[in-house]
Amino acid sequence: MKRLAFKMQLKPGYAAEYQKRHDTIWPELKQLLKETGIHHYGIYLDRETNILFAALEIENEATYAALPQHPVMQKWWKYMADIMETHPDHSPISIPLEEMFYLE
Ligand code: RM4
Repeated sequence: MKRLAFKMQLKPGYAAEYQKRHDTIWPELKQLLKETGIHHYGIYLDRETNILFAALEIENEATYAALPQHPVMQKWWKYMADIMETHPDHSPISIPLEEMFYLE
């Protein structure tokens, strides 16, 4: 299993809405993320900066790399684009983070 972490940017004032959308995440997206081989996926908000910190584990780098092409993923990104900083294709701007420490 490979561990990954990255940060995304929430637009100011949308913490409650971001939380609500993830509390009611689409079942088809949840299933897609699981089928992609993603485990222990957590997203944390820094309320001072509105930075979203995400950490996850992946089973398979190839299926993970193909995720952005999936129609359900693209539909979700379009749905989320009004409250996150995104690229023109609606995918969230996502900056990889380096692991500095991990305790098994
Ligand atoms: C986030 C963002 C990520 C997605 C999660 C489930 O807001 O869209 O790309 O993996 O939702």
